[in-house]
Amino acid sequence: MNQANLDTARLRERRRLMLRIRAFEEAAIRAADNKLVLGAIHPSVGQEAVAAGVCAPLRKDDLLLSTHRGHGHTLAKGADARAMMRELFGREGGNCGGKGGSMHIADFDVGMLGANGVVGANINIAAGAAHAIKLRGGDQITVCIFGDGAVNRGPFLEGLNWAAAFKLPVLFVCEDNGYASTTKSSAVTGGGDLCARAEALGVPTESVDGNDVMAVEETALRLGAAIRAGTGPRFFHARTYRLLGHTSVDPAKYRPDGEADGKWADDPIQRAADLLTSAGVSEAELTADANAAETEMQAAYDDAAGAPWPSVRSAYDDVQDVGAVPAPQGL
Ligand SMILES: Cc1ncc(C[n+]2csc(CCOP(=O)(O)OP(=O)(O)O)c2C)c(N)n1
Ligand SMILES: [Mg+2]
Repeated sequence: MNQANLDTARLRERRRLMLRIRAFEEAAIRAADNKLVLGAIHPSVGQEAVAAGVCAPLRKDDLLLSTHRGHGHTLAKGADARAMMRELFGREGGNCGGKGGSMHIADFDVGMLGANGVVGANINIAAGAAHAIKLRGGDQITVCIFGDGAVNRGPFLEGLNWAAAFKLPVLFVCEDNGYASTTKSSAVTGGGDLCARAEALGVPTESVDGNDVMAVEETALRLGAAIRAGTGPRFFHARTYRLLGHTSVDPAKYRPDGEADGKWADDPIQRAADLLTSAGVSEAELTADANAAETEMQAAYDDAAGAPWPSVRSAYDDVQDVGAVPAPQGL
């Protein structure tokens, strides 16, 4: 990062967003420990710069597809933290009425078409959404974020091929955190070069330090502008690291000793703080931003813990065809 060109106000804003993502997930982990969350939580601690740099600059009507590790992307696209926490808790007022949970949050009001528990499945949905934009003559873009594990699944080939063949407005972002569950993904990735795979399908690529939030944002904006101008899809390889386990209960003992400790030194939030300090932002201001994020997310936790459960009858809402299902009695 060139100090002379540092946009301090924007970096501080992005750090605030990264702090909100981290505080949301720390609160979610506490909630899971307290048995308030049903199902698994996949924290993105250490990866917040990808969410903040890619999603925050998007237009509200741009579309986003995310993964099982999608809290950060969803928050950065503008979803309400309280509604998200209620969704994790399965409560009324959750983004999906409490039926989706952590891995299936969607919020169409902010263009968030859905997280997805099926690795790679969002890639073809993104190609379809981008095709719909093109057919309607819209100027939105679709952003599809997936992990380094997803590039080894069939939808990667299918979705990138379709998007390239039809010059669709979609930004494919591989959030490469080095691991697919308990496996170092480099050990199971033929050829090793993810960009080469995308280029073989006719999709231009860029690989960027995914812990440098301003570099991520600059790249996402530039690629997004080219896509919006009608030049077809791009593949953005954002290199980052999963600082915690695969889920909140995974101690990640399979990692080499010391590997994660070394990576904490590259924490994207600390990197942003160091830059802001060198640009003259005071310690008190940095601490105030961190405290505000924690206060907001603790309030979201408390709100969700006190929220009512959905009515049993609501299980039948938003279901496309319940013709074969007997009508519930006495609800
Ligand atoms: C089709 C499919 N296969 C396997 C799984 C089990 N699974 C859940 S997450 C995951 C690892 C995904 O790794 P990556 O794409 O790198 O995403 P990350 O978890 O690192 O964010 C696997 C194998 C799944 N959910 N879907
Ligand atoms: Mg991964």
